Amino acid sequence: MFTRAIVRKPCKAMLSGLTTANMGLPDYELACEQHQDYISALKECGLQVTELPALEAYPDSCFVEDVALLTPNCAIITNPGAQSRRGETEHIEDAIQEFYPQLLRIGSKGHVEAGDIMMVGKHFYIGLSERTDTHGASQLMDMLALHGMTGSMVAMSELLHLKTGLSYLENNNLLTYGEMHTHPDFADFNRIEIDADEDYAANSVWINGTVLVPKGFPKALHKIQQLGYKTREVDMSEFQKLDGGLSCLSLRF
Ligand code: CIR
Repeated sequence: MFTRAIVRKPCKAMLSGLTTANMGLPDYELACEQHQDYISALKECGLQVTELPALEAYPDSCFVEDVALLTPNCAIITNPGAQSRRGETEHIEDAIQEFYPQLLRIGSKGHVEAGDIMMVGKHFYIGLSERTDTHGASQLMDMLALHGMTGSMVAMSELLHLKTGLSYLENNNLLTYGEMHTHPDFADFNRIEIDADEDYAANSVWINGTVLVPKGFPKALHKIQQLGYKTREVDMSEFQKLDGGLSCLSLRF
């Protein structure tokens, strides 16, 4: 169960955020409306939400998931692989320290973005991407081990972040996209394949029994509902233009 979430309001500079989507520029006002609805969805799932102010110096700063890993036993501040995002970490620390008195930090020799990390109980899958490297992943695994948890590195080649193509919905159910349909590391899960024309919906989020699903992906929505989950759609069109998915917009703990 999760009880809290931390989010950060999008900034106007989001128009110059990192992207490979080729879907045009986001509309800032619409992004703010969608962000408000996202917060409502978190609250509907029973979470208390800490809302941080916009950070104009960092165009991608609304994607707070990448800058920290919050586990039941410890909090780890990451070191993003994207140069333009590195400074975001110091701005999240105070908000996290309110709930975790001791913060651990990935050192400068390695890089990790927590969009590459998927929690399954006490185990953490760490995708090796253009943003997360082996030096960062091994530091992270050492920290997890010190706190009674485990980690493993996942080779991947196509996705921005691990959770771009994978979402764990608890009860052994795993949404997969692309290379993750057949990835050997996930052979023991009940894999639910998301079709290529709905790839964006592979980033859906389980929160306390409800699954948040991006709006506009009917086949994915139906598959998730057939598993017995309650669902809540959230329109994410403006964040999709920046390669950002549902999980990226919050830290849940
Ligand atoms: C970036 O490229 O860093 C942002 N435009 C999107 C980050 C998405 N975060 C995530 O998948 N966890």
